[in-house]
Amino acid sequence: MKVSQKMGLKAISALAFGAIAVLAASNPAQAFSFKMTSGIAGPNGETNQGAFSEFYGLDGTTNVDFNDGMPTEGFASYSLTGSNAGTRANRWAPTGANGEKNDSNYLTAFKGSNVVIDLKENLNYFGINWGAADDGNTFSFFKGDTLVQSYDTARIIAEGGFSHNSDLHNNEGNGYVHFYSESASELFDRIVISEANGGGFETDNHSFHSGEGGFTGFEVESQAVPEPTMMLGLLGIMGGTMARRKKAAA
Ligand SMILES: [Ca+2]
Ligand SMILES: [Ca+2]
Repeated sequence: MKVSQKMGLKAISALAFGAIAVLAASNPAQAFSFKMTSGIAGPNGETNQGAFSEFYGLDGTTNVDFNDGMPTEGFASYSLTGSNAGTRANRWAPTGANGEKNDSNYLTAFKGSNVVIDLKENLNYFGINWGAADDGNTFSFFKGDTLVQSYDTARIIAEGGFSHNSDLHNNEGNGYVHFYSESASELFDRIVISEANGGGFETDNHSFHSGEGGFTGFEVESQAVPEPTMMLGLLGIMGGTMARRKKAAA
């Protein structure tokens, strides 16, 4: 998401509107938030394994792709509360950054079978390729036994929505969701993925970033991008230019 000097008016305008949408979605009262993106291709350019985090290569990030199953030990230790969950490969796998079919193993959970992820360190970021979304999909973030934040599908839609709907999944929502703590007071070390209703909770390419303070990845990434206030100014300038052009053409 770097702004190149060759970037056209259309692209800058799209970027500016994107920034406004992000500003509108963030609630200053909360120290925990999320952003939805389309994600990126795999580390070697793979486009048939779902979408990956933009922070895949960031220092302090651990990534899990489920292609060799679900890790049950190590930095991120996965466990299941029932038998109706686990890794599989089929048409319901979360799609790639450009909506490509995902042929790889992914992780899924159905009602009554939660996926529990215990982390060895405190996290300030969790990224997940989420696909074929259903109403009952729920993300819960804990520090020890204390619930830090919980998001269900309705809240995600209300606060930003999906990257795209996939015709591979009966037009259900897909995207890459980045959950993050903005301060040390909302770090987490356990994540529970659950499905409350009849559908499945399909996920792939989890990314975990450890830290003892707020996640700063978005700030690092946006260093090459103009500040939001600058973008608003840019929009005003563009609007003025367009108005003048219209006038001249009339
Ligand atoms: Ca995978
Ligand atoms: Ca589903």
